[in-house]
Amino acid sequence: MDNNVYVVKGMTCSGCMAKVTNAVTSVAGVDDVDVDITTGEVTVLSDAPVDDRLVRAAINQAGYEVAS
Ligand SMILES: [Cu+2]
Repeated sequence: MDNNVYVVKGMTCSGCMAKVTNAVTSVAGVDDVDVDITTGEVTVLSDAPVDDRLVRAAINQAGYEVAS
């Protein structure tokens, strides 16, 4: 299991959380996404490594910025 953590800026409510979760879940290879709204941490779980650029692009397209 691969486990990557991104810090996403601008998420303020459960709606933001759902948008980011849905966007990242749709990236090829992603099995599960966990969003911590208080820290902005988005944990991406997958069986095989997922293309980092695709995850970042999905978050950006959802309207949020990846801080790290
Ligand atoms: Cu929101």
